[in-house]
Amino acid sequence: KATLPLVIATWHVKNATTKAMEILQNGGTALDAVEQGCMVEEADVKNQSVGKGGLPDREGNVTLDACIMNKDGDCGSVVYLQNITHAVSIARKVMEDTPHVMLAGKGAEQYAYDLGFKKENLLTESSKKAWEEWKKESKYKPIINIENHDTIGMLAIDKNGDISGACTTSGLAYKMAGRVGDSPIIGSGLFIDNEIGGCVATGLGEEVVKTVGSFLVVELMRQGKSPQEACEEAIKRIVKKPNSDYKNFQVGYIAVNKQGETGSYSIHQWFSMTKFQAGVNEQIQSDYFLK
Ligand code: SD4
Repeated sequence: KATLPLVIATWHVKNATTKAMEILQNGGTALDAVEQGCMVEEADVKNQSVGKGGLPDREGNVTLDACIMNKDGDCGSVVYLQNITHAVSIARKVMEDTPHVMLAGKGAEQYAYDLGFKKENLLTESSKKAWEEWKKESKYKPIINIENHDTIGMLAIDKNGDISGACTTSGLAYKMAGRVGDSPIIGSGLFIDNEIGGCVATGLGEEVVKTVGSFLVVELMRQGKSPQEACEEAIKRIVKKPNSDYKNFQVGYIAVNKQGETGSYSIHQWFSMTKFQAGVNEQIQSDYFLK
């Protein structure tokens, strides 16, 4: 039997898993843990793919996507949210306090102000400089592992064995204005089924959406695959597609099942998962397809 509680997250985010574990150890729910864990990265201006300090779209606007899902199968998400650091918290409010699942753009932003969140400039000097550099050539090409230290996706199991997950990102750097990725799309960027397990994705969101990746991983676990096998099968679905350009983009999945087993797999090398369980907070290099 696995030692609970446990938390896993995409990439190298030990501060985020530390925060989540602190909440779980104090008897908090998996839902509180994933929200507050993700908030650590959202507030970190050094992380250029999440929240404040995120790299902007090609017009220079930082736009955020986030979602959250709980043990009861409820979920909430925000897409194309601007000027608010803690997108994951707005997603949670959408889930808990509105009759809806998704809020977009201006509506989501106004909802955040109504809740008392304050308007913030998310474009830091260093992200602005990076964008100005990029504009000189304006060549759009997804960069493999640009996230190395994260768009954050997090999954937690609390001491009662209940599972929740969350995901938050500024999306692909220099994306087209208006672009929305997989991260706020339930079933693509994130899926939780408290009877089976959970999965969260990172990388080129378009490819995750096309294969409904996180839902696929959870359904594969339902059919008896381990989290590791399920992540591998979902990556193979992307790679196997006719005309798949997988050599030029990255996708990674992490998953956990109800028994507390975990797995992670990606297309390219250097994807990793941070796992905090039984007092050990460690970064685990993920196995990968392209060897
Ligand atoms: C997206 N999947 O917007 C996100 C980006 C990401 O690590 O995961 N970066 O497509």
